[in-house]
Amino acid sequence: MASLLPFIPTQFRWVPSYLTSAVLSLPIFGPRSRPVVDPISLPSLPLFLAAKSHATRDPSKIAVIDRTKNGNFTYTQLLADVSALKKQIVDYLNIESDAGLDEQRVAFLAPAGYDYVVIQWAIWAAGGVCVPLCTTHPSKELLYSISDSDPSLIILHPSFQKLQVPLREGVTKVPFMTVSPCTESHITPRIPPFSATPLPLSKRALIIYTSGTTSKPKGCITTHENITFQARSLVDAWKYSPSDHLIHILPLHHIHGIINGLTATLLAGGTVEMHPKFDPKAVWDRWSDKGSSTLFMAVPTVYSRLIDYFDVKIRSTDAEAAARAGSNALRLVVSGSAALPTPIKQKFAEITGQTLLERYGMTEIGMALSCGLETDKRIDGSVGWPLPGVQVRLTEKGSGRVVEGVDEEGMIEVRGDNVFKEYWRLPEVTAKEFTQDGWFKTGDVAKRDQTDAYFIQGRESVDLIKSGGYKISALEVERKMLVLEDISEVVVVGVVDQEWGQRVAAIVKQKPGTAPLELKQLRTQLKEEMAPYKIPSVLRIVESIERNAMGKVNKKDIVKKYFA
Ligand code: MLC
Ligand code: AMP
Repeated sequence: MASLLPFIPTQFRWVPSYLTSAVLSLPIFGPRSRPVVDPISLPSLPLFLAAKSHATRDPSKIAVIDRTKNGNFTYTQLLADVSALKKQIVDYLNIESDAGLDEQRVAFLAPAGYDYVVIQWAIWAAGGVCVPLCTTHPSKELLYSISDSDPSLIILHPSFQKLQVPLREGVTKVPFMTVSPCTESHITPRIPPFSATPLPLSKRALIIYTSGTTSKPKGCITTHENITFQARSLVDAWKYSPSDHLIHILPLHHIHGIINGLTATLLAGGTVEMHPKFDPKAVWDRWSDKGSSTLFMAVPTVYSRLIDYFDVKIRSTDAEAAARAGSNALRLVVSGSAALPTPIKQKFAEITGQTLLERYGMTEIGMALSCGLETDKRIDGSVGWPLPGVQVRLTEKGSGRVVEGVDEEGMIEVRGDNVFKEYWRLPEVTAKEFTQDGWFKTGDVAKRDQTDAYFIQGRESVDLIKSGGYKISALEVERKMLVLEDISEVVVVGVVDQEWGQRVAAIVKQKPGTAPLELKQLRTQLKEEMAPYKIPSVLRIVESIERNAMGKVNKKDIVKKYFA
């Protein structure tokens, strides 16, 4: 073992929590024997091989810039740090099998930054399935993802140490590991060895929790093959390259941030500059430094905020010319995850000269449709054409007939290696979402023009709300609101909103004799139950909620009645 130690950079120590924290009760393991699994070598995953080739070609090439740490991390250091943490994980869990974790789940909570990337890659290197947790979820929601994914290990970054106690109360049988933040290396570490035995790409790699028409989020599983395919397809279409520099501001528990942002850029050998969260000032500051970044990807709400910031703080000031010129020089600016309102697209173009590239995707399928790189071929209101290797069709609701006509609406169905493997431990739900001939039913409605460009028309289900790019299940919010004492009945709907796309609105009938609920008080009460972005920001208190003879509410009528 001693001869392997040089591969573990000295500035980088992942410390098991039993060495750092008194709050922890120790996980009980059997007697420690020397693991069979090679603890430091990396599996030949396409992403790791690509990183090795970037590191070999240019040992000083920066993979990640961490804005919180103010640190630059090379591909070489990334691979070395991943190898070091993989060793820690394997040792910690006393893994003896050749297959490493062999698809055991590892849930982790880390801020957006370099440590997140190291943890994610180390779990993959150890053969595990990553379950990235949402940094804004209250402990109740974290515990749902943790218990549902049934992990063998929970990795907590020190920034989330305060969650250790509440999480431990809910998860008694799973060991916790605390990691120490990485620091920038001032020596060039060595690239760790790669294992001769390949890790099959068919192995499960990632679980993303996604809201659906069931009231509880489902774990969407993608394999290494899916992830690699999704990222390669984008690299192909959008021509990511080593000269790309992405300003990354998106959350890292969803595919927009994980695949389109992080994975595709690193696969191509570019640099990902990771910001802890979206801050319009920070983005404008960086863009104003012309040529220092090339890529930006975000949801429409982010562009709306950037426009507002420009209008209030930059327009007609000395900073205006640099902001306009710097943003204009970006190679590619992409919008997705929700419909892009034309006024946002137009105002952004007026300021930056950039025509936002629109694309369409979903947690289960990665990206499926995209406009092209040539600006003049981007069609206003359209999300473009199928990405390389992705098959897309429209079908008639009910009959399943394939829709071919121009301007004819149909349900979007997708097939290809981009499509996820399954919903975690929900075989029946998974089967229901596929057609007999293997197409995934997205639940989105679209039509095509004469050039076969797709135009998204909305979702079939009124129970799915998109707010600021997050998908929210109205049923989940209703279920959680009913826990509150004052509420007798509640209906949750999405209401169109300029900034958020949709806002979550609740129509509430209170229990007799209770004091009228205020929105502020309701939001405070719900903060313990659900992520802040799911909490209603519109509240209507009503005497009664109309239901049909079956006791069902017609949500379209409710929206018309209260929000027309
Ligand atoms: C934050 N809030 C939201 C919200 N985000 N409310 C509704 N919808 C949202 N999306 C809440 C905050 O908790 C806060 O509540 C209040 O609104 C104002 O917060 P803020 O600080 O102004 O918001 P901010 O934290 O800046 O977040 C805005 C945002 C964020 C747009 C940056 O929502 C975001 O990162 N969205 C991206 C989501 C994403 O990546 N989706 C991709 C899914 S994958 P309070 O009570 O504290 O005032 C997918 C597939 C595909 O869709 O095609 O890509
Ligand atoms: P999620 O399930 O969180 O991955 O969100 C996926 C959903 O976001 C899709 O099913 C669409 O409803 C929506 N979506 C993604 N991209 C776009 C887009 N460009 N325009 C409209 N809706 C989109």
